[in-house]
Amino acid sequence: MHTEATPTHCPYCALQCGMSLAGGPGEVEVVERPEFPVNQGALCGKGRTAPAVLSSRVRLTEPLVRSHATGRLEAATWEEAIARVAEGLSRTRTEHGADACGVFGGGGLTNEKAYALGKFARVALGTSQIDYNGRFCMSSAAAAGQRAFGLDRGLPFPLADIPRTGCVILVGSNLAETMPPALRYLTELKANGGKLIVVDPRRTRTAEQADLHLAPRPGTDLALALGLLHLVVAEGRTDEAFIEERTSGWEEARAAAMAHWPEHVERISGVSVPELRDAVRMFCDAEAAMVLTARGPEQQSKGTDTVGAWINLCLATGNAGRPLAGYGCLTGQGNGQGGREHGQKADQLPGYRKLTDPAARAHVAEVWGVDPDSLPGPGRSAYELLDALGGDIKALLLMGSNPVVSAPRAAHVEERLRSLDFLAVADVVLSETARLADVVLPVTQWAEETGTVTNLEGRVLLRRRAVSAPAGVRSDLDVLHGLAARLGHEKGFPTDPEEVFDELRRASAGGPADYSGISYARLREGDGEGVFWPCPAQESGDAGPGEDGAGADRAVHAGTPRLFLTRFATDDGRARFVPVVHRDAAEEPDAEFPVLLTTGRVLSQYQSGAQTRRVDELNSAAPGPFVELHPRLAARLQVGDGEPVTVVSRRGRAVAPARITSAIRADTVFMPFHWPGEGRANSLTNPALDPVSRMPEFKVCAVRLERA
Ligand SMILES: Nc1nc2c(c(=O)[nH]1)N[C@H]1C(S)=C(S)[C@@H](COP(=O)(O)OP(=O)(O)OC[C@H]3O[C@@H](n4cnc5c(=O)[nH]c(N)nc54)[C@H](O)[C@@H]3O)O[C@H]1N2
Ligand SMILES: Nc1nc2c(c(=O)[nH]1)N[C@H]1C(S)=C(S)[C@@H](COP(=O)(O)OP(=O)(O)OC[C@H]3O[C@@H](n4cnc5c(=O)[nH]c(N)nc54)[C@H](O)[C@@H]3O)O[C@H]1N2
Ligand code: SF4
Ligand SMILES: [Mo]
Repeated sequence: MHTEATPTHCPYCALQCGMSLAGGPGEVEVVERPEFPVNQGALCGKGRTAPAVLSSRVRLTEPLVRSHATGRLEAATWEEAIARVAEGLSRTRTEHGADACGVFGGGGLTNEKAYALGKFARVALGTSQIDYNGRFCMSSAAAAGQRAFGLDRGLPFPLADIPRTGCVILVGSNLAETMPPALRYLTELKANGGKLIVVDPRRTRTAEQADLHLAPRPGTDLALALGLLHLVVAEGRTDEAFIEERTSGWEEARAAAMAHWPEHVERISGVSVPELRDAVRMFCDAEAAMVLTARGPEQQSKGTDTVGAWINLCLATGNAGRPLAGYGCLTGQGNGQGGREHGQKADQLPGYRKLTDPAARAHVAEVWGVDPDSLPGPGRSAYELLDALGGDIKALLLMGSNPVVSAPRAAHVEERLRSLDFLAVADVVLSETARLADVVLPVTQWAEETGTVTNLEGRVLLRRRAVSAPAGVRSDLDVLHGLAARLGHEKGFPTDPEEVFDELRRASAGGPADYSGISYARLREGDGEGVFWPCPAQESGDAGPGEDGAGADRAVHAGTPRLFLTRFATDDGRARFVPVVHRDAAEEPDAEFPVLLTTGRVLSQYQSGAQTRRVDELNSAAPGPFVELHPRLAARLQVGDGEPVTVVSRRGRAVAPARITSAIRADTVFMPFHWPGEGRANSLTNPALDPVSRMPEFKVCAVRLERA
């Protein structure tokens, strides 16, 4: 029946569910794609309603330029808009130097866009000042993975392995709301007799599925993981053979863990010693086990050490580098994984190469046709970059993020954005951040353009163009091409995504995230199930990246669904234990701010809400912000369910209706961060950064509640 439906992928989260789209502009219809293995046809409400955001009723369809006369954003031609952005950037560069131009990207951008944006910053602008919102997302897990395994890929195994392991500890992930179709993997795990442990200060829909729910105080996962490791050692449940053969650094890590007595951990985290013992028993009784983390333990000013502690638990019990066992991070954004591999991160070059590595610089400079010495060094991390706006960064090009809603200490960030000499924003809608811009560039999105994305499993997918874009919009690649040309780079910024991808393959060749053996032709094959990186071009028969299709009958690299089975990606092939010890959150409650605030998501809104707040069905399901609090806390404040509460922190205040529930700890309140204005959760959050990953502490700060 739906013979004309085009197979593609959802615009939103890292699961990158497969779907097909049929019909034309204004009447795009979502058709199930049951043959795509990750979601097997299932979609959440956001994915199902995503076509609503393709409609030109909610879209930007013409460039906007701020009028010098009226101070308002007014419609302009593309030529005027591009000229104005190029002029804003080049004037800044002439007056203040290349590093006065900043670039801010997003983990929702395709690999091609992320790659082109990184190249644009380093080659066309010559600035070191580029970073992206992925820094707010899973950067702590990435840093910990690098440190322990020598490589960071969200999951080192396909989701399909989860139901076949014996026990999963899910730490700070509310999968049932943030990746609903993936809940199936946990349900199947339990049906197969496996155990599920969920660690979350709230009894979420996900925690309700658990055999054991541990509800620590926010910010104490590090102590909790160390307490579990202490018990593993005390109860003689370490895997000595694995530790001996496959790891290094155990003695120091062991000593650090032994300092965390279970009774002490109980006092810090609020998780009782019997619960700790139950968790250790479930985890160690299993033949194979996994630990999966998401933003709960990662978005902390000690997120890297926290993830490190969970990795240590896996290593000490032999649950890594073998089938059906290991540590994995559930990445977040549609291209959260690929977006961090190809160069929009402050310290990175394509292929997950390091900007400080001379060999990496030489390789990428050759692909780009520039002198390696011309490439700038590492720049600032996302929050530090935003904090420097109006200081040494005078102009900013922003693509694929809405920091006015999503950045920590958002009122300050908003004020920094307003203090810029020049701000350009490329977006599909007039986001809260775009409203502040001098120039707004209306761009195409997911189903209107082709590009690749890399899902949380490291699976590289082709997201195909399925519908035509409204008249008046251009792609991000077009924008970068036009700007580069005006900045003197006529060549090197193609607008055809496949051409960009072929260059990305060459730039990534030989790097940790090697895509050189992946081509559009290959991604179109079969059911479009994708290819897992690393996937080098086969060295034999020199089937180089330039020879698509030519080597069809030649051996091609199959891709790498499972990492580390024979060795880890460190120099000596061993996984590294890192000795970590617990420390407090950057801001602990005190007499003035006695309550802990944590933040996160709800099922029917996505991120800053720029897209999902424009969909009626989603707004009816999740109309606005709220403060989730325990009945005891509500009674003390004398607020009833639905009555407004003011939440005050050292950064600001927010007002939202109370949602009273015993599913949250009595010392903690929770706010979702999807809304701007008076109920903006990020008016309150603390931008304290993890020293390694530079991740802000979205998950813990101290607040005071008042009746509004
Ligand atoms: N519906 C929806 N789905 C999404 C998104 C969305 O915005 N909306 N965004 C996507 C993106 S980019 C991401 S990163 C993922 C995020 O996916 P998740 O990580 O699942 O989402 P969060 O709600 O941020 O946090 C998960 C849980 O962490 C808990 N938590 C809070 N503080 C702590 C703590 O100190 N320790 C522990 N262990 N847990 C804590 C919260 O109570 C929450 O239930 O979701 C993706 N999917
Ligand atoms: N308090 C609190 N704050 C948080 C978090 C939290 O848990 N708590 N989580 C953090 C996390 S994990 C994340 S990932 C961030 C996300 O926060 P943001 O970076 O603000 O994420 P989005 O709302 O997805 O913003 C993406 C923007 O890009 C636009 N867009 C979509 N597709 C395209 C495209 O193809 N091209 C261009 N140019 N634009 C496009 C969208 O319309 C939208 O305006 O928020 C962080 N902020
Ligand atoms: S789970 Fe994620 S990828 Fe799947 S439909 Fe929902 S938002 Fe889209
Ligand atoms: Mo994220």
